[in-house]
Amino acid sequence: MHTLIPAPLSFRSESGQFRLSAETSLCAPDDLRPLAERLAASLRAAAGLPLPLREKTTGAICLALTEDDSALGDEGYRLEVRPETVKLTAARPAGLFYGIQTLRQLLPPDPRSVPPAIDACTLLDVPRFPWRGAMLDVARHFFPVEAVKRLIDQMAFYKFNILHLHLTDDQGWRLEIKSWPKLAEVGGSSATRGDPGGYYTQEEYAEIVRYAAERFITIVPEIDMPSHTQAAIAACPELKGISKYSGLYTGTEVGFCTLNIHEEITYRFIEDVFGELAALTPGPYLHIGGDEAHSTPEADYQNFIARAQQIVRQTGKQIIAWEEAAKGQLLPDTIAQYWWQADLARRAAASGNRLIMSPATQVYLDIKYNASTPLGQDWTQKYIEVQDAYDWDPAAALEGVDAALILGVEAPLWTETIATPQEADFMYFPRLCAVAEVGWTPQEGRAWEDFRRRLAAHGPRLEALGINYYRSPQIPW
Ligand code: NGO
Repeated sequence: MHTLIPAPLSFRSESGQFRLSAETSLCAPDDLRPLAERLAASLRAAAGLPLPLREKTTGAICLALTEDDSALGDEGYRLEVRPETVKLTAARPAGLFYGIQTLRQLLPPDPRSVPPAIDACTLLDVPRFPWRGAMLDVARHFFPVEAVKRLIDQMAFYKFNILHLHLTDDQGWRLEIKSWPKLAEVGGSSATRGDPGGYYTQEEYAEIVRYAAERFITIVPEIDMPSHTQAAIAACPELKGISKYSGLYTGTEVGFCTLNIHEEITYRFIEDVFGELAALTPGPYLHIGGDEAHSTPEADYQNFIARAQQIVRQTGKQIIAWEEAAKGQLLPDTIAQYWWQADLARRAAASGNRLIMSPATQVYLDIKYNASTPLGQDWTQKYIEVQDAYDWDPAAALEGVDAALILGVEAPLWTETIATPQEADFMYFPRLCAVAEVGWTPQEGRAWEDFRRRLAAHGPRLEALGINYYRSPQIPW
């Protein structure tokens, strides 16, 4: 029985083992060698072996791209582990990358303690959803580039392909905008509880995007509007934003401020900010927020969402917004992100807009595991243990919504109470492992009892990766 997370589409045990040694090599056709070299690094680390790239195929792990295997799609792969050789094939590089992650998980957690070997097996593996995401709120607390890269590595190991960065909020503005320098200089200086602020220069942001892309993860940047904008309003008084508070904000209330819907400068601001953001972001999506605009009159909110979409759509990017945006008219290709108000998510679906599923009762990873979790929040009045994050179906969670409109799943980590990578680890893991499987594995291929067993085997893997995970009593570690 394998212990892979996420569980593959199909897996068959075969007889024998592929034993790795200092003689084991990698092989790939000439045109694939640069990619193979890049993919090799993590496999070398997992095996604790040099795994040089060579011509020979016996005793080797061989990578190949095939054009005529339509079952594989953009992200699927086939893996055949036999005593003499390992064959990994995919239709696209992403599939090879995921096959490598599977190989890493088939190796022992610590290859130094045992001679590394992989039990022979045959896999065909294709993800259920194209959207398998996590979100990090870097606005309530700032997380430096190194911390984001570390999260990207953790996500890659579990076959995630989207990292949504919540870049702005009341407590901080985290991205340099050259046409509005005060946003980052002033708006970036604060954080929740008066903790240290910070922001990414455009070069640093581009570095995160590049690092993620090398791991087949798309960065989805969010600039939250028209509420959740206190940092911008405080940094740029010329915006004439409207707020209950003046100056920088370090509390945790929501919905107390709004961009000024009736001032033209607001729309120049949006054009400038999203223009720079689009130029820095090779991925196809920009997130415009839209949540909890409690200080924006309803009609103004609707006008704002309509106009903001027009402006942002000019960048050529596809728009994502929280479910509240469905109170107004969504562009046909705007994607709504469901988090709390099912009626609004249904409204988006009724007009044919696609949905990302982030239900706060299942995958808000800032919600506590139980009453004694030292970090996190409990406003949902329902704790999220590992089983809660695992035992649900994104395609069935919103009754009456056509399953074809469900793009996938995304687990947000809001950071009002979370300030360090170690604290983030504790809230993400092991629930992020559960979300990985929700996004990747077909519903009929998933079962909690089997997942518990496999997750227990990941304890030593999470430790080897240096992840400070929550030892949930639900898991037989
Ligand atoms: C809500 C709110 C966020 C909070 C989060 C805390 C959304 C989309 N808006 O989710 O500002 O940080 O809850 O769980």
